[in-house]
Amino acid sequence: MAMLSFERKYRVRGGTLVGGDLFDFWVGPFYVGFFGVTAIFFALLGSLLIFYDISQGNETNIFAFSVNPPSIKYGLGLAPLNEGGTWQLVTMCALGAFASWALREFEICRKLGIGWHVPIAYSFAVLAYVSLVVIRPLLLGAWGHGFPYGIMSHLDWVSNVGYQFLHFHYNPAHMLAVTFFFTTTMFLGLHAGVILGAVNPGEGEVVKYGEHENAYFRDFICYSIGPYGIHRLGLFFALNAGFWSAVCIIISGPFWDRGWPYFFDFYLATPAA
Ligand code: BCL
Ligand code: BCL
Ligand code: BPH
Repeated sequence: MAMLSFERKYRVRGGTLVGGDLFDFWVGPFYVGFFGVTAIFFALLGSLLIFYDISQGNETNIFAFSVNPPSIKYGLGLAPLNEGGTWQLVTMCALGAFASWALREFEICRKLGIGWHVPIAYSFAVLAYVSLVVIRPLLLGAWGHGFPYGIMSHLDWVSNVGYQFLHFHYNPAHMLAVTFFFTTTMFLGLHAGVILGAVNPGEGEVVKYGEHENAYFRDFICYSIGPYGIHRLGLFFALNAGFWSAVCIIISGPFWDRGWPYFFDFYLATPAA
């Protein structure tokens, strides 16, 4: 509760992107705003559509349940509700909810006068989703290329699409994305570890800060990137993980329709040593 009185001076009017004072208030700790209202609207409507779809079939196992995209034959048109139309509506709601969520993050940044790093980072996750259900289906000419909304069925989709390209690991953008994911996790392991080690050193020890953190990495690997550097590097790698994921799936089909191992034919064509 002490936080509430501290927060009060940051709870100022303005900074909204649309609507002026409309919805410019808090409910408990949550900032509402125009995009809070639209986020709730799309999230509720999308979830209700999923439950509507569940109610239409006999599948009751939550793992096996799936809202499936339309058949390829509907191309880029709208499909009947029970033949993929619900998936199309859920996708529109999801896009509305994710966009609202990002815009609400922007408004909060503007209110606080802080940088837009979080919403920009989230935009990369949204980009990855958009690449899967909008950009790639558009380029391939059918909404049926989107992924199904089910806990197991979406894994089947990943595996199927992967094997359509014989060996998805040979996709160079997938290699970059995987590398960025692994490296981001390594950075968080090192960074979170050294911070906890310094500020939570155990009973009887004095709490230590930046100097010790930097000294640790200089002793250990000759170099400390420093307190700003580690966050810049971490954000850069996380954004790249999302970005190259989007690239790796957009190029699979629209720009490369053979197995990914064939991409490395140029390697076989180089003169032998
Ligand atoms: Mg997936 C796994 C959600 C896109 C490949 N995926 C998961 C599960 C969870 C999920 C069910 C754990 C994810 C996690 O912890 O992430 N995937 C999910 C969502 C999307 C999505 C919501 C989306 O784009 C909207 N997945 C994709 C695309 C593939 C993909 C198509 C490339 C990214 N996904 C895989 C693979 C695996 C998963 C491979 C797994 O092995 C794993 C699994 O166990 O599947 C069974 C990190 C995020 C957090 C920790 C934040 C919390 C997120 C929570 C857990 C999400 C819950 C979603 C809920 C069940 C559905 C919401 C709908 C409601 C009506 C609101
Ligand atoms: Mg692969 C994709 C790693 C093996 C086929 N693969 C990916 C990438 C990632 C990866 C680089 C998925 C991350 C991503 O896009 O996140 N793959 C990976 C690894 C291996 C691997 C590490 C491994 O072997 C060690 N892949 C294989 C094998 C193939 C294969 C060889 C299968 C046989 N891989 C594919 C295919 C795809 C990937 C096909 C992809 O399509 C996917 C990719 O790049 O997709 C872009 C991005 C994150 C998202 C999409 C989530 C977006 C979340 C949204 C914005 C918010 C959701 C909110 C939620 C609904 C809210 C819930 C409610 C709240 C909790 C209250
Ligand atoms: O609020 C947040 O975090 C607390 C934002 C968020 C973020 C952020 C946020 O600021 C950032 C910086 C990232 N994610 C970053 C990233 C990485 C890329 C840079 C990337 C690896 C990633 N996020 C991935 C993922 C994944 C994966 C890998 O699958 C998931 C599941 C998430 N991120 C999830 C989330 C949420 C916890 C949160 C967030 N990342 C965004 C919350 C949000 O948008 O809320 C509004 C929407 C709803 C409450 C529900 C909408 C319901 C829909 C209308 C219906 C459901 C449709 C859906 C398509 C069904 C899918 C079914 C699945 C079984 C397949």
